[in-house]
Amino acid sequence: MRAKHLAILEFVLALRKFPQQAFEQPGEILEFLQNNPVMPETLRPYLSWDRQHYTRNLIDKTPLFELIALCWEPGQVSSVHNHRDQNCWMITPTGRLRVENFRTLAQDIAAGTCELAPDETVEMDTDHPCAVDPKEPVHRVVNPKEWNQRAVSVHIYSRPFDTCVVYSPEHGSCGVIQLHYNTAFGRPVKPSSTAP
Ligand code: CSS
Ligand code: FE2
Repeated sequence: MRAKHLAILEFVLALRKFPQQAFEQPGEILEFLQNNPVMPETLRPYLSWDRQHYTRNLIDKTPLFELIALCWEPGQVSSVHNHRDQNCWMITPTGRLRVENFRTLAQDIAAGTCELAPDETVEMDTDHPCAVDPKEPVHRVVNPKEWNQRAVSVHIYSRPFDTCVVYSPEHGSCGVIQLHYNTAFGRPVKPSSTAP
């Protein structure tokens, strides 16, 4: 099927039309994403860049989902983290990104301990959206320095969450952190972000 490119506001309107059940498993939204790439130039009002860390820029939020544009300079990576048992879909309108998945062999969040094993790695680009596997939701996103290009990804989280668990696979430790936006609806948010 020929993909129909949507301006981000058309994309938002289309997402808002999905019923609650569509957000409860990966398949239906993933098919929508495969058939409806976002025109990257329409994201410009939402983008911000930080040389220290990738940025999180809120585009839309409802009780059911939040839509966030993430801006990745070459070499920027997220921590290893989860999504608080919420579903997640990601598209990459600009550049490409590597998703490194981990298997959770053990975790005790209250005790701050975990045991993770590296699992499969997936690449995302304009033609390859991705849904996080709800059964193995621990991952890290990487924009490898050697690819030498910026990337912009757009994430759908259902439902919205504002904390997540970050893991150190090397030390077998984990802990809950707060998530922040760098911008919301195109305007700066202070204080500046600490993202995973
Ligand atoms: N979950 C991370 C991005 S990597 S999938 C975040 O929301 O900041
Ligand atoms: Fe994530």
